[in-house]
Amino acid sequence: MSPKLSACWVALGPLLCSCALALQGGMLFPRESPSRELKALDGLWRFRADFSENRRQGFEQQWYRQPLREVRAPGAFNDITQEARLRNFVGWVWYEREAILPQRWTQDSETRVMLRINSAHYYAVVWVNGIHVVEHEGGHLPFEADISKLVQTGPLTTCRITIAINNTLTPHTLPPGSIIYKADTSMYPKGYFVQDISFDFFNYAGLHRSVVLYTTPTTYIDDITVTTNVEQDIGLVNYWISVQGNEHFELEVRLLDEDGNVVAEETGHQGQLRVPGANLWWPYLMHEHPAYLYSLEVRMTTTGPMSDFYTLPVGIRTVAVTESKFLINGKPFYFHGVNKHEDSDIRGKGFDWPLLMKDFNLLYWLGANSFRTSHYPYSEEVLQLCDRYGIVVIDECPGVGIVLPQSFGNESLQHHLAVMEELVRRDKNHPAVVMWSVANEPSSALKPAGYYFKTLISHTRALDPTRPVTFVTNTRYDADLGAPYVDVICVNSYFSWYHDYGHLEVIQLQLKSQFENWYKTHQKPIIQSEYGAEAITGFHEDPPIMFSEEYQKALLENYHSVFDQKRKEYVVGELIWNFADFMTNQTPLRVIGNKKGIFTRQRHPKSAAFILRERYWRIANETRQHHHSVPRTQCLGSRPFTF
Ligand code: BDP
Repeated sequence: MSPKLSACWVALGPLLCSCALALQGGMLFPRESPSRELKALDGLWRFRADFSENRRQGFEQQWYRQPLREVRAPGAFNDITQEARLRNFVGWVWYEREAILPQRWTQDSETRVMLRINSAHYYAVVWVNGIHVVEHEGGHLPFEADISKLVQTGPLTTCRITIAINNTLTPHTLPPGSIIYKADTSMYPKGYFVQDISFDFFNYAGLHRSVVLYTTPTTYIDDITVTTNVEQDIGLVNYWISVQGNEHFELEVRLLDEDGNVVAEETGHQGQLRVPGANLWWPYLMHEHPAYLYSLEVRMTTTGPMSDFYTLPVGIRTVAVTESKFLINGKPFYFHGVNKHEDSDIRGKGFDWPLLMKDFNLLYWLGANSFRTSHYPYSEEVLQLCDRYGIVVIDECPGVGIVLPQSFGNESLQHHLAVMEELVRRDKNHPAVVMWSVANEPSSALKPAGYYFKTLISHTRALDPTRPVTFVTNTRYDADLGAPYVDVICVNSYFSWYHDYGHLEVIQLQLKSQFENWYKTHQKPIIQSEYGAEAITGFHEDPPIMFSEEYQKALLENYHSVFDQKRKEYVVGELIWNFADFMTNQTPLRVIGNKKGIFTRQRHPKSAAFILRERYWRIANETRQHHHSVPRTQCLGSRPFTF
């Protein structure tokens, strides 16, 4: 088949820019520079859950006016105490702490002081010294407030930050949920309610990621957008920079290689840097020097003494899709990777560096070249590591568990569009991100769903014409829901798990039919975006029985033999469900969480991990671009880095 380009995202230059977004301002990751200081507010916060009947006592008594009393670390609050009622709490929790500000921040009126919250799940209201500064909906994306005026009004050098967070989900939130009141007083106490959700992970809540204070000058680099392309051996870096605070400024832009040599420079807020003989950003295991990153140094000066500096890592690479291939730098790329969750013991979804490094070491060990951020945006630090280590990312928004008819109305759609804007604004410059996923397995039975997804996908494509867009479906769902609009078909299936229990012998036939049907209808490349089986580590059975390690292994092997046939044609990836066991709601279908991990929740390998490891390294050695085999001892330690 001739590789007809069904879409090409590489050549659009600086079209991808903040001007396409309805959002105010950029959301550059806070980095220190000669003009910017940063203070992370990690460590202990005061904490109080509002157990009052209407959950509004905190607002009625204005808890933001007085210091709170209890002390607790940030992160998800659910699993760090012995209180069942807190583990399952639904409503407002209150976090608070003081920050001591350097004198210069409070006295220099040319310093802008920003408060940034990297993730507060789900709805957050923020006060500084009792004054309301910002609110935000959505648990996985950052938001910020300019608090300069508040902290620069007097001799004050401390500020008290209060964050009230509500984890209630409604049919219009992402993910959706609903509160069910149980009115039968013979069975439930008065006012009893539970939160009902249709997604399969625990709704951890609280301050999941860092809160930081940082400064910029009052005229500052607000946003940078970079797209890249390659012509012959010339790397092209198109950039677009927005500056706020003053109309009179100059911009100098320099691109430095990994040795610190300037390879290209330009001036002005928009332009193109040309890099002859560019080192391209290649995925892990596809090239002997993967993940090459340049540094884009931006320097803004005004006619006065003010200047601002920001350095952005840049990987030069192209992404394109044909009828049957996913191309990175013009070469066929095969996703051999995993689906993850932000999830671990005690922390829940709380960010943790040692855990993150362990996960990246396991990905390298496994020979995985990619993952999907199932089912919500992960922390920015995760994406920075992916850029640095060449792990390719399908970046998914929190559109999971959309099954209620009310969740397909205009209110939900407008919110979903806004979330995609926030996601693209945050992650647009990561070379590792090669595709957006707008949703996972929404119900296909509902009429308005077709319009909903058509709008969502075309809006996302307009926000970022440089990357393909997908929508993850289940093979049992109606193919017409999203598939006609996406660039790549992502399909989940659980043959011999959620049906035909125990009948491993039907997998190959069913999987073959799946691929052939989807391809015949749509002629688009297909990724098996989920497949797997639960295994409780240490359970062994021969012949294999469900929940044993042998069953998980045998199920995988049956899938693999079909992948091996179809990857010669149009299947461009396989992502195991799941990288590690993870916590879910309590149901009779789950044994202390979902056990489909190939690693346990503590990151110990099950037998299936070794099967996948053999396979992924074998595929890597077949598809690498250079004719040397990649040593399996490769580990992260060989590439030290800093942010
Ligand atoms: C899939 C969902 C995923 C679940 C998985 C499972 O996309 O979120 O965890 O099923 O049931 O359909 O294990």
